[in-house]
Formats: sequence, structure tokens, C-alpha cells
Amino acid sequence: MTDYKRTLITSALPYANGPVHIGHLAGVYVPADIYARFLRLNGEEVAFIGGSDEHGVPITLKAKNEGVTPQDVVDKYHAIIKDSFARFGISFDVYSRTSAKVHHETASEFFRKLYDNGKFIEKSSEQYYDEENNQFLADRYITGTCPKCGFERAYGDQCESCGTSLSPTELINPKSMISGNSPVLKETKHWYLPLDQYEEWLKEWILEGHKEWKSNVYGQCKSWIDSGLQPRAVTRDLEWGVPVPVDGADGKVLYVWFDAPIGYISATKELTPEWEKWWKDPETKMVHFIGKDNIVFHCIIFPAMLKAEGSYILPDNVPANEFLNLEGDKISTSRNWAVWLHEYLDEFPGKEDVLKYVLTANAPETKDNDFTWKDFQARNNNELVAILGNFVNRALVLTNKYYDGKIPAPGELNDNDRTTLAEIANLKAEVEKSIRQYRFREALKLAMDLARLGNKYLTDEEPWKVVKTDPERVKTSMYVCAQITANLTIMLEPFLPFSMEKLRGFLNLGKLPWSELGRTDLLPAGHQVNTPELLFEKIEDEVIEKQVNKLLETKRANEAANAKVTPAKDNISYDEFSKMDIRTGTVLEAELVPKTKKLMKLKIDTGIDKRTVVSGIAEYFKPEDVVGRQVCILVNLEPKPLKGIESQGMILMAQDADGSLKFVTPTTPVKNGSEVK
Ligand code: B3M
Ligand code: ZN
Repeated sequence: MTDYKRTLITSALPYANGPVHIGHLAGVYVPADIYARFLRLNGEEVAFIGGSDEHGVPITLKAKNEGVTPQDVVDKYHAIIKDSFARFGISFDVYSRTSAKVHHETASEFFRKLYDNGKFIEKSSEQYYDEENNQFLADRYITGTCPKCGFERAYGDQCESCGTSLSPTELINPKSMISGNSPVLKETKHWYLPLDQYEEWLKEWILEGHKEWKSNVYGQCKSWIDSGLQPRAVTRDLEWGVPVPVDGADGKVLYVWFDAPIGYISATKELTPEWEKWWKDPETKMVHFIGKDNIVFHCIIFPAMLKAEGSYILPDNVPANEFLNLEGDKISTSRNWAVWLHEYLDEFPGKEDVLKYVLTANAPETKDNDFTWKDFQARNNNELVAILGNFVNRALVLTNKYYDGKIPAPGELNDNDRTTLAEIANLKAEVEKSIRQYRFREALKLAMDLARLGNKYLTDEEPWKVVKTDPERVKTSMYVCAQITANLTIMLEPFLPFSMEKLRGFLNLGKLPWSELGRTDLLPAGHQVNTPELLFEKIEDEVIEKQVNKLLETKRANEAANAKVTPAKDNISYDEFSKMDIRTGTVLEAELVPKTKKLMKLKIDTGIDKRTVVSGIAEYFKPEDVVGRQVCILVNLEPKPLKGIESQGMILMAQDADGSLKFVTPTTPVKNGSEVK
């Protein structure tokens, strides 16, 4: 059992510069929510902390690009994020934000205590400064040529082309992204957390003391510590953020990764005046749920901050997940390559649990994983509908059919009955062990094994047949099915809360604690159940096709946005150009060329004559959309047989950035045969 009084669960604070997507959910919020719900169901005291991370350069860049203030940006996205988490059923006890007053106070006090206790190193260094705007430039505000690969739009902290992490002074021909001018180097002072001084302690605390952490987390910590820790700047020359609370620090704010984790503390203060029992009592177990890109901040930097401050507890575990990809490609906010939570909720009303189920069953717990809409459909149809929904529906329909919904009194249990009922307690122990070890994929599969057990029992017992010959026997088997169904409402509650609430309605049953799981009399004889509805509905192909097409549209738009214009061809003389005879014409007839994907056979009135032209436009147009169009046609191109059809000319088409073809036509109708010069 547990050796702590309560559990503080924190979940990474999403940047409020965009909505949350399935990658965030799979990496952080779905596992954290399962863990919180399970502990509460166990009667344990839990504080589940969330909130928006509202500082940082990406937010100020977005504000600049949109011509609004950073506060406007965070107000917009904080509301979208908070609302979508609530609709999705992420059961935070508080969802706060780091632009809140309580956070500015808390972060300032935290910094000031370390400052007053001499925990920082003060260092001056030369940083790029934009003289036109009188401001120092954060790394992301400087662009230039990458010294490694020559990419001309590298940032001051990283080259997005070759991935090299850079420092601004390494950039060739650096430019300010605010004024476009070349920045100058100017001296500035910052405060550094001397991580090197905590190296021995971190070795002891993590490498010796937390060998039980997930290997992906432990491994990253080990490589960071083994490579030697350096002092880390905890302040920045920026306007947007928590002002540095010391004299002589005008225009400086706390580094976003210094203030953001303190956001967990300020959110707890917002939740309860008793916040210190959560953050300072060693009988509190703290667990950070994060993605793998946040490991160093939650396992090295934030613990060093807490250690330096001296009065806080440290995380007991940091079960970071790997990344979720989408249809084989990295999820990307900037490329809009994502399934956004708020859009999913609008497009799939009532299917919150389906997404929770799929993101848990496919969770990137030990390696990156891929979300596909096909798999989403398959898991819904083949698991939620065909296994879980099917079992509870058969159990309830037969109970209503044979006994008007009253649970029958069982007769003598036989071996199959006893073995089946005993298996519930076995599964309970296994699910609990997996959850407590943060293996939620495994826990969900085990929980679904209870529904599989029910289906097998029904198939073995065949009550729809036996009822004709031995109705007493069927009373027993339907009683057993009723107990399995009732136990499912507890076992699946942490994973599928909306669906289990619905199922409890069908069973006319209240919400039961985890301790009741395994009992074989949850629905006593005579208990009245209600008429069931379908717990899950099949998802049809066209629903999935619509989502896949939406992504394909995004991909095309991305390709178009990033397509490079082909360089100009070599010059030609006017004489060479004047040899081409281009006329306007009108399409009279159009038909697809059989056995080809691209070709369309056109009959065109060129004003000179009516002729046949074969054109490779069939992927972009339907014949009926082409007839009647006025086109430009090169009429003195040598005739050429294409798929057995003689093509007498060429239609002028513009190939768009995404590869699609568009007609080149006069903006207003002109007489067929008019010369294009
Ligand atoms: N705002 C989100 C991220 O890196 C970052 C987490 C802060 S948790 C204190 O995805
Ligand atoms: Zn590069």
C-alpha cells in the first residue's frame, strides 16, 4: 500500500500561443488524468495541477506577427485550452496561468529568496542589441546564416534546417528580426543558477536514488549529468514575463523555464490556502507528468531550484512520455499538422472517451508512436464497440428480455462461474500494479480483458440457447454477467469516465470506489437495471476519409507555402518567341482518356478550326467542369499521338506551388483565334 498521505500531480503547462493537440494529450494530460482519477477512486487525497505557460519568446513573436499584445495572445489561447480540457474531461483540481498575479508574486519571492541567500552567480556578457528599438535581442529574435549548413534563416538558438543548436554570436551576418538591421554587441548582466554546484547531489538523488524512473527519463538525466552541468541563466532581457525583483534589473524578466515550473506552486496556492502541505510536507508524493522534451527542466533544473530554496519536497517520479506523430509525420503547430483538441470535440461530439482510449492504447510510453485515423476507427469499432459495448449490451438486453431488467437470483455456481468471478480480483490487482507503475497502456489492456472475459463467458454459456432447456441455469449465468458489468464501471472509470457514467445509468448503479472492485454481488438479486442504449457507435469510413482529406489539404497548403519557385530558364531571342502561335479557344467537348489517370481528350474551337488536344489535366478537373471554358492554346506545336489519340496543340496551364494545374485564360472572354502576344 501507499507510504505517503497525499499525491501532488503536476502536468506540463502548455504554452498559451496555440491550442492543445493530440500530442500534448498522449504525452502528458491523458496519463496524468488516468493517474489522478485512479488515486481518487482509491480514496486517496490528490491535487491535480494544470495551467497555461504564458511567458516566453514564442508568445511575444506571435503577438508581434499578429500586431497584438502578448496578453491578447495568452488571453485567447488560455481560454481555448482551458475550455477544451474541461470538455475533454481532464479532471484538474485547478487550471491556472502564469500571467496571474499570484504567479508573479510567487515566482518573484522564489527568485528573491535564492538571490538573498547568494544562490545565484551574477555575470556580465555581451549580447546582441537592436539600436533602432533600444532592446536586447533574445536568441529567437536574431536570424542569420547557419555556420554549419549555410541555411540563411537560422535562429540565434537553433538552425531549423540542420538542427544544430547555436549561440547568436555563431550566426553569419546576423540580423535583428525586429528592425532587420545588423545588431550590435552590448554588455548586459544576468543571474545564473550554478547547476555545476548541484552535480554531486543530482548524481546521488537521481542516479543512485531513482533507478526506478523510466529508462528514457533516467537515461536522459544520466547523459546530462555525465556531460557536466554548467551554470544556467535564469533571467533575460525581455519586456514580457515576470520582472526580475532586484534593483538595477529594469527591462529584465525571469527566464521562462525558471518561472514556469514555479507555476505549479502558484496554481496550488490558487487551489488552497493549505498549499504548503502539498509542497513542503515529506508525506506528499509529487509526480510530474511531462513530454520527453521537458525532462531536463523537471529532473535537473527545477529540482536544483527547489533544493537551493531548501523548503520544498522533490518529485518522487517523472514518468515522461515520448512523442506522438500524426500519420507518419511529426506533429507541428507551425505547419498546422495536428489534430486539435477543440476541433476534435466539435467534430466528434460524445466521443471524448474514444480519443482517450486510442491515445492510451497507443501511448508513446517508451518510444515515439504514430496516430492514424484508420487506427482510431479500428480501435473504436473492433475494441470499444465489438468487445466492451458488445458485452455490456448483450448482458443488459438479455436481462431485460428474460427478467424485465431485474437481476435474477443465482443458483449453485459451477466451476466456470467461480473461475470467471475470481478472475475479476486477479485483473484488479494487475491493473492497479500497472497504473501505480505508470504503465497506462498495459493497464488499459488489462482492464479491457475484463470485457473479453465477459464475452468469453457468454460464448461458453450461450444463455440464448440454454434458456429453452434450463432456465434456472441461465439465471445464474446472467447474474454472473451482471457482476462483471458492474465491475467494469469501476475498472474502466479512470480511462473512460464519460462512458462509465453512462453505463452506471444503464445499471442504475452509483459510482463505486476501487475497493469495491472484485466483489461478486455489486448488483444483488432483484436489483432493477434500465433499458440500455449503445455505449459506443461504429465509426464509418467516410468519417475517417473526411479527417484524412483535411490533413491532405493541410499538407498541400504546407507544400505550397514552402515550395521554391523554379529558377528562370536561359534567355531566348524575340524571334524564337515569335515562332510560337498561341491563340484563345473554347473547349467544346471533354472526356477522360481510358486507362489513364492524368489525360483528358478535348475538342477545341481555336477560331481557326476545331481540333483535338490531349491534356494532362484529369487529376485536377472533371470533364464537365472544362466544357465551355476559354483557354490559351499553342496551335503550331507538332501534332503528337498520345495513347493512340493525335493531339494537335497544347493548352497553357500554370502549375501551382502544390503541383496542381490551373488554366491560363483571358480575364474577360475574347474572340476564339485571338493571338496571344
Ligand atoms: N510550457 C511546454 C512545452 O515545453 C512548456 C512546459 C512548462 S511546464 C512547467 O511543451
Ligand atoms: Zn544549419
